[in-house]
Amino acid sequence: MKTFVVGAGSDLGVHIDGAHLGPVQLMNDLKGFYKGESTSFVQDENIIKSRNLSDRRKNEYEIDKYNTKLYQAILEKVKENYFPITIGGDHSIAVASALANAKVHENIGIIWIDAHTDFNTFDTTVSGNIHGLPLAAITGYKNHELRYFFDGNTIQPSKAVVIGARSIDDWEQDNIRYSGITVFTTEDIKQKGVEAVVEEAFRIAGEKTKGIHISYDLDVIDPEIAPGVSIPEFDGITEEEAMKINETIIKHIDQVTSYDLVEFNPLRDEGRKTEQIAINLLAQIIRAAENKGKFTPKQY
Ligand SMILES: [Mn+2]
Repeated sequence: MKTFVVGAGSDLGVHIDGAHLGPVQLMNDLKGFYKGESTSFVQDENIIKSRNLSDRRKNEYEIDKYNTKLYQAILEKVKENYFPITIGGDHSIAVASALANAKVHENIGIIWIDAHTDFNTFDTTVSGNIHGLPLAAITGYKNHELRYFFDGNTIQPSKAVVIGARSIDDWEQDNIRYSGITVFTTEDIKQKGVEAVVEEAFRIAGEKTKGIHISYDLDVIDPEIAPGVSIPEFDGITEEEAMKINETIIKHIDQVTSYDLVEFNPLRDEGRKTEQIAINLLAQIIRAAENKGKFTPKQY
């Protein structure tokens, strides 16, 4: 399939700086490897970013403006039958990438790989960081302010699955119960094994849907292994498990319509550890997306 790499360099969704630099660095690393089409959206440097912890709607207007542009760009490419790979940026950019795919493919599922469930609303958020709200916005649970640009059907909560969560706020937990999305915690991964959990996620997100959007947040990995993220959480998954998730996704690539890799923060990385993992994940997924739908001749 034709692939389209989109750099979504925004960190307006989090009070910590640096995630806006992630895509530039990763796309530069991929230069020798990736020969397909790409584009980049850098956040307006004239924005005076709100980092005020008491601000409950930090950079809401600016994020909406940024995501409107990102949404339009991805939408055009999906209509032209491209497989978009969106590199964040903080996780708020996924409202644009997930909904662009939902608009064109209609009735898709979503698998959200993340230490957090990103299921807050403006009423329940403790930090006021909008990167903690996107999955609720994408699945139509309140947060309509974050999808003014979208006129399609949001993704059904029954087709939304989170993998690797271990940091869920109390009020956010109530949102999750009301919505009916499925959450597999890090503990579930330990008990059932990572492959079984991802297979189960594909079963849920793929049931009677026309495709699945993948949104992979690097903070799902343990910060000892991948420290280059804005909001690290202890007791994360191993590098082997992180790669196994990707390999299981690739096994199901025929169902996958689109992929995000988000939250790489080069300012927080140590010895380029996180960067290397991000590159490995991207290289695998790009190769798989390029080969998607290709006829494999039988061996005689
Ligand atoms: Mn996230």
